[in-house]
Amino acid sequence: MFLFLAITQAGCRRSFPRHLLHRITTLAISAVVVLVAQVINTQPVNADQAADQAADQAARPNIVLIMTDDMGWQDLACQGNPVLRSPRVDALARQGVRFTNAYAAAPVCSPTRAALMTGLAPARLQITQHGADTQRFWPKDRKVQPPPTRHELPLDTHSLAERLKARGYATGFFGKWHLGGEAFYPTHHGFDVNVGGCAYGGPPTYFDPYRIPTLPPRKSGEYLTDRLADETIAFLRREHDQPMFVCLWTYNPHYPFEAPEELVKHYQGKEGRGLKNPIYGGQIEATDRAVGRVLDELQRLEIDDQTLVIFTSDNGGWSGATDNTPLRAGKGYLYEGGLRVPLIVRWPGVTQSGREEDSPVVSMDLTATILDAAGVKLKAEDALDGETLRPLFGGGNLERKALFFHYPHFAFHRANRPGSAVREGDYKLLHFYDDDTVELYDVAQDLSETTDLAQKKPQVAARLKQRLTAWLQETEAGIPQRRQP
Ligand SMILES: [Ca+2]
Repeated sequence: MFLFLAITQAGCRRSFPRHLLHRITTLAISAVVVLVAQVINTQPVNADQAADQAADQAARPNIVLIMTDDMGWQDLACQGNPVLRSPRVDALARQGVRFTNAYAAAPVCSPTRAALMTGLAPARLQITQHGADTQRFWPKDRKVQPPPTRHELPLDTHSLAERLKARGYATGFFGKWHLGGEAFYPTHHGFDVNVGGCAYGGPPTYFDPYRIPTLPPRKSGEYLTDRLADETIAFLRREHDQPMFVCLWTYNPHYPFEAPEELVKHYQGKEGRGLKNPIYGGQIEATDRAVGRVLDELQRLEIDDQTLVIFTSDNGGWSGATDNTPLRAGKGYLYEGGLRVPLIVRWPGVTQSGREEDSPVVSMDLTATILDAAGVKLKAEDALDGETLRPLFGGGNLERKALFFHYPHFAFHRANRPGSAVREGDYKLLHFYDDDTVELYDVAQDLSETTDLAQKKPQVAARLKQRLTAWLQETEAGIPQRRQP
C-alpha cells in the first residue's frame, strides 16, 4: 500500500500541486489506519489470553550469568578455602543456593563454554578440546590418537542468546568467549553487544592496553576485570527497561598471573594450604570485587528481585596456579579436580536463601534453567543434554540418573590420559583409552578418588561402563584411535 502511494506520488508530482498531493496521501494513510483499527476491535476479547500475556511478561526475569575461567572448586571462602577472600560471592551464596556437587561439562575451557551456550554436551557438539587440538599437545609416545574436534561454535547451533533474544531480551556479552574467530564472535550468536569476546583463551595482559581485539584501550594501567564490570554495569543501566540477558564471563583467574598490587599485598607470605601464589589470590579477589559491583548495580536499579543470578566456573582449577585439595588433580583431568566447580544460583521467588544442594548437576542444566526461567518452550527435536534445576529448589529431584563426560584429548600439559567418565549416584567410573582400563570411585565417601573400587565392585563397574558406552554411541562421540606401536 505504501509502495503504491509512493509510486502514485512520484508519478503525479508534475500535474498536482504539492500541498494537494500531500493531503491525498495523508487521507489514504488515515483510511488504512481506521480500517486496521476496526479489524482489531472486532476480534473477540479473551480474558484468559490477556492474563496469559501479563503472566508471560512477568515470567521474563533478567538473567546474569557469571562464569569465571579456571576458578577451582576450592577457590572461594564459601567453598572452604582458608586463605582466599571472596566476601561478595560468599554473600551471594547466603542469598541463594550453593551446589556442592556441581560439574563443568568438560575439564577444559571451550567445550564447557559451547555446552553452556547451547545446552548440548561437548561430545554431541564435537567440541571436546580447548581450541584446535594441535600437535604440540600430543606426547610423542602416545598410544592413541585423539579424534578430530571443532573449535568454533557452529553458526547453525541455537544459542542461549538467540533463544532469549527471540523472547524480547536485550543480550550482552562481556569477557572471554574462546569459541572461534571473528566469524563466530558472540554477535554472530545472538548477542547485541560483545565486549572482550574473541578467539583468545586468555588475555595477553590484564592491564590496559589489553591487546584484545574487541576491547579498545581506555585508561592505561586499568585492570581488565574492573573494566568488564564497568561495561556490564553500563549495559544494565542502558537496557533495564526490557528483560536482559547478561553474560559476564571473566577472563580471571586464568593465566597470566597479574593482579592489582593492593590486592596481591594481602596474600604475600600466606602461601600454603589453599594458596600457591599471592598474585592468584589477588586475581580471585579482583573477580569477587567485580561480581560485587554488578550485584550492587542490580540493587541500585531496583531490579535485583527480578533477576536470576548464576555464578560458576568453566572447569576445575589449574594445579599450576591453585590448590585443589581435597580433590584429585585439576584442569585437564577427568578426576574431580578437573571437573568440579563452584555453582551458586540466586533466583528470587524460587530459591531459598542459604540452602546447600548436593545433587550432581552440570553446565547444561544451567542452560535449561535459564530457558525455563525465561519461559522459552523447546520443540522435541531441540531436546537439551541438561535439565532445569527448578525441581531441586522445591525439594524435588531431577529425572536423569547419570552425568557423562568425554575428554578424548591430551590437555595442554600432556600429562592426562584421554578418557570418558560417568557419575551415577555416589559412583564415578573413568574409562581410559590408552590401555582400555576403568577406575571406579565412591565420590561421596572418597572425595579425593584414592581407592579404586573397580575390582571390588565389578558389577557396578560393568553397569556404569555399559551406560557410558551407550551414551557415547548415542551422542556420536569422537573416539581416540589406537596407534600402531
Ligand atoms: Ca577455563
